[in-house]
Amino acid sequence: MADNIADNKLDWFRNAKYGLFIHWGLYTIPGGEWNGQLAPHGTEWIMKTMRIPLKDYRELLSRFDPDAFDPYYYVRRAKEWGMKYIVLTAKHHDGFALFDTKVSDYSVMHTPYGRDIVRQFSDACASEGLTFCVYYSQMQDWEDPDGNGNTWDYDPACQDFSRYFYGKVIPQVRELLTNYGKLGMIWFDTPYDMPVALCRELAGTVHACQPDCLINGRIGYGIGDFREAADNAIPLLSRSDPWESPMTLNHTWGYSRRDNDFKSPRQVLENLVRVVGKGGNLLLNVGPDEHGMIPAKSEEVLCAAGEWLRVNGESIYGTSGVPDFPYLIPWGGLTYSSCRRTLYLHVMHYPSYPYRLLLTGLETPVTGIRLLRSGAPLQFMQSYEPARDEHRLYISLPEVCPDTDDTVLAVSLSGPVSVQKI
Ligand code: FHN
Repeated sequence: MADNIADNKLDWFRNAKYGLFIHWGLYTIPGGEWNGQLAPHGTEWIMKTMRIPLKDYRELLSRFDPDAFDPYYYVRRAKEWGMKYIVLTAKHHDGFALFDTKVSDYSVMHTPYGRDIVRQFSDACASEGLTFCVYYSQMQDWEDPDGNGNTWDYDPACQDFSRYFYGKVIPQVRELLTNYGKLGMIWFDTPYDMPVALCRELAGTVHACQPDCLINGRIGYGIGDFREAADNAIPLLSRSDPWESPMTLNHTWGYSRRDNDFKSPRQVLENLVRVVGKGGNLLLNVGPDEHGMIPAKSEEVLCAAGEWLRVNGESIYGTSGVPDFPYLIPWGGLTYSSCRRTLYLHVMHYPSYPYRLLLTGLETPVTGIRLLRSGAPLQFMQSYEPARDEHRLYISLPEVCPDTDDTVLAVSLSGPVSVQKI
């Protein structure tokens, strides 16, 4: 696997490693509760799972007024947290647009707030140097009579998907790609059984407007520029093609009044290391509240993970996937930089006495090992036992754990990493 330094339009994506997903829409206002009832899952799905009539759901338009929203706050925070791109839900499945669209009145412009949120993010990203991307639900639209998904207000037998596709999807995607400067990516979702010809036409529209704009895998049929993993899922094996894992911080994408079960900073780092070590990007979500604020708990976790990245970023950025090792690694995970010829050992479960760590299967001779945080050299012993056909690397660690979330050891190699196949 080569390091992520190639000269094509995927460069920025391969190098980014970590991005911020923002799920924000009308569903933010109920926050998972409707008339005293809790949404069964996914607060952003509340309209569908609770079969809320469109005429009632539409009333949320009059309550959409995020009085504390500051796009620069998000963008600066994302940078502090070590994220390199932002993906904002320009239109989610409920059909509500966070941008000024001429093809529908179901948008932020028809709320008391009345300002284009996509524009504010794109401006803030451009001035702060962060890559801006938009999410667009191309198949599901529960407001449009011809969009997919709303079977309680509309009779599916009378729906004409191509009317929705040509009347709303294509024009809105053109608006997004022509009115908001350069987009890093358009993030499609839930293609379901959308005809492949339409998916191709959609990709063609994107590329006609912005040839360098990436399209994620959920446009369907492998047409996208990279593979999108399932939600909250990390592949078992390393992949050399570009891919991304979208992940929640709690158990829902949209804001929830109830769900306070957030991942810890350590869990975030564990996922980041696993994803990056397998060659992917982690796209981690926040769901702003009705005031346009990032929930305090999300901030707390992301700040702590960001602090770790400020010290240990070398082990994440500029790395590529690690070839698969023969055994599960009980103490943590690995990342690898081929241009630095360095393997990074992420020790998340620190060994007790005698404070010794074992990595099995590394064939490349090691020239030195240091603690990434301090640069302090560590003692090690590398051996090969022919009778057992086993490569072992033992490393002696300090008695006091330097970082309880993730202590990184930088292992310098004499050549490209080579791993034993068993
Ligand atoms: O249905 C959506 C869901 O609400 C959310 O947007 C996620 C993010 O990956 N995508 C869909 C489910 O896979």
